[in-house]
Amino acid sequence: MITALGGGSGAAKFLKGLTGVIPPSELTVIVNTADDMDLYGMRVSPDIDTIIYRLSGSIDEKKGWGLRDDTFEVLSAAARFGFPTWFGLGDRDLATHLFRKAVTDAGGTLSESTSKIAQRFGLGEMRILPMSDDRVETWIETDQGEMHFQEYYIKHAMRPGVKGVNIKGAREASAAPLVLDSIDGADLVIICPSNPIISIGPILEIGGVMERLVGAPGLKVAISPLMRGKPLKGPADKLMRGLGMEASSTQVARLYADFLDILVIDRSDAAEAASIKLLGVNVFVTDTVIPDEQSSKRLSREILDFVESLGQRRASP
Ligand code: FO1
Repeated sequence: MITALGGGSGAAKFLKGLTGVIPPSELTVIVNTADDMDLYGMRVSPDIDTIIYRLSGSIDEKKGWGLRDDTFEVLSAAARFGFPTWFGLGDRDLATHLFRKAVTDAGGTLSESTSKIAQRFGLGEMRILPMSDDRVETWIETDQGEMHFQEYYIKHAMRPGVKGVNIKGAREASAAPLVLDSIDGADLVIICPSNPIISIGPILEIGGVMERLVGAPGLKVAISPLMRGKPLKGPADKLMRGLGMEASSTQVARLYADFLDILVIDRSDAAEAASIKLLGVNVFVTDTVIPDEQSSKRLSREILDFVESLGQRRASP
């Protein structure tokens, strides 16, 4: 059993390759829900949807989120009534949010709606778990005041200066069902190439997760989302610097060092291997740029081969 922790587009791209090299029934994904936001009376869960859309082949490849060929007629009509339209809610994407709302309005949980949505997108064999069924939200303290992450990321296009990050509700939130068991039962835990601050960070703050990762019997491997201090997409470097950290793979290793066995870094960061090993984290250097499914499969296969070469994991069937 492989258990992966991840957030939005970077995790989705990596997992698309991983599900091409292992049986989906072998995989559990624990997804960040701190990007979630209330919108038009619904609760949108961008990271869950991005993973489900990408793994089911339904994603808009150009944008990296939302559904392929979606339209935005409802959004433009909503503008007439003064609704905020900076969050690109597509017409077909809207159906996913309406269904999620129907499940929760009927007393269901985010875990239940996620499982049902995944099934309807043909992903019934694997497990996709929200990190928690409780409300958790990332807010960014900026030089223009505090704002929800989505507002910082989309409406303000990451322009405001970052002064702090508050992951509201994370400490009080309970792990969703099966989350802690999927860490204990994994013979390999993979931390996807997601933003360490606001995609992986919130998952690590959920009660019991960090302790289970430290004590987990399986090997713990992370893929750095940075190369030469930059993420392929998103605000990871801006947030890390805003928090007074250096934006580097070595800093990613520091953030995960309490539980991590191996950090996979890009060849462009090979010079950092020594400083990462000083943290007690082994290093695997390869090409971590995964622009397409083939490269993502290649990366997954290399990581599984490297792990097996350490004799720590039974060969995948
Ligand atoms: N990202 C954008 O940059 N602009 C958008 O308008 C946008 C809309 C959107 C709608 C649904 C959804 O599931 C994701 C959406 N995203 C959009 C991506 C989203 O902000 C990110 O995937 C995560 O929240 C960060 O990883």
